[in-house]
Amino acid sequence: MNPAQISYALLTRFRAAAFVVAATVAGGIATNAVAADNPYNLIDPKVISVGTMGDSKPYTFTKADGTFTGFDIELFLNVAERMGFKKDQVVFTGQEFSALLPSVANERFDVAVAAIGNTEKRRQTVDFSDGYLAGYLSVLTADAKLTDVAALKGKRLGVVQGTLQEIYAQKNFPETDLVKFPDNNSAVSALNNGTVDAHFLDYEAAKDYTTRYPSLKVAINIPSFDAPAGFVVRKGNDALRTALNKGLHEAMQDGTWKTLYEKWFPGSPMPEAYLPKK
Ligand code: SNW
Repeated sequence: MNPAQISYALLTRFRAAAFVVAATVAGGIATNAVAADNPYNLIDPKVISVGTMGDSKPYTFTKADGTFTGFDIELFLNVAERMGFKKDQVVFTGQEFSALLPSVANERFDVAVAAIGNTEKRRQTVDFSDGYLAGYLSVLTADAKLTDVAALKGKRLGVVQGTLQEIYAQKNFPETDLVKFPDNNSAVSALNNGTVDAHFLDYEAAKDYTTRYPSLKVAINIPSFDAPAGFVVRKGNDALRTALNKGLHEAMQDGTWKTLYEKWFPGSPMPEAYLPKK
């Protein structure tokens, strides 16, 4: 090799090395760019995909045109907007309650929103935002004699599969015949045609059914304040959870939460916990 050949060989090697460095940098930049475009680790970075329920009025339900609304839906849309997601960038999909948490864990949805109570058991498979609602598990019935837990003995009680009501009834109503339903509407149909004696669901949803079916009454209320409802996210998606918490606290602090509570739960006592702090 003459000196010219040597320097050409070195140059080639240098170029090859330089190319590798450039490629590595470009790769690094590309990776960072993806993270920066998808800070909340969404399935599709441009939309938040939300699993919810069609028959849990006034928390979440479908309108005649098929779109979702209710307290939880409007609160979530408000929080999402604070994170920079317009209404058309939040896609709601109705599911049976029992499918919601697994669907978040399996990356079918980014979030589940449906008055979902935060419990230690559920935290084994998903994470929760901070709480935004705490209330009662309620027994809905047309039976005037069904006024306390003791009267549930020997009765047929509907529960929606996977709910805290199902777990509570299994544990605390051993002499009650539990009848499992996929959703509230089918349970209330069974109640109205006498297949079950009562249905066990969230207080505000029970109250709403009494306005639609005047023979039904909210007969028993069991506090569930130790399991406040939160937005459900995939385990470890702390970026999304933290952003939801920030938006949630802003919505509480500026009175949005209170406005939505009064709109969707008129006549219900106003809880202190989520009102603006001085
Ligand atoms: O634990 C309560 C909470 O205190 C508040 O009253 C809202 O409802 C709850 O979160 C319980 N909700 C049930 C659950 O998490 C049923 C949810 C549903 O039917 N969509 O299993």
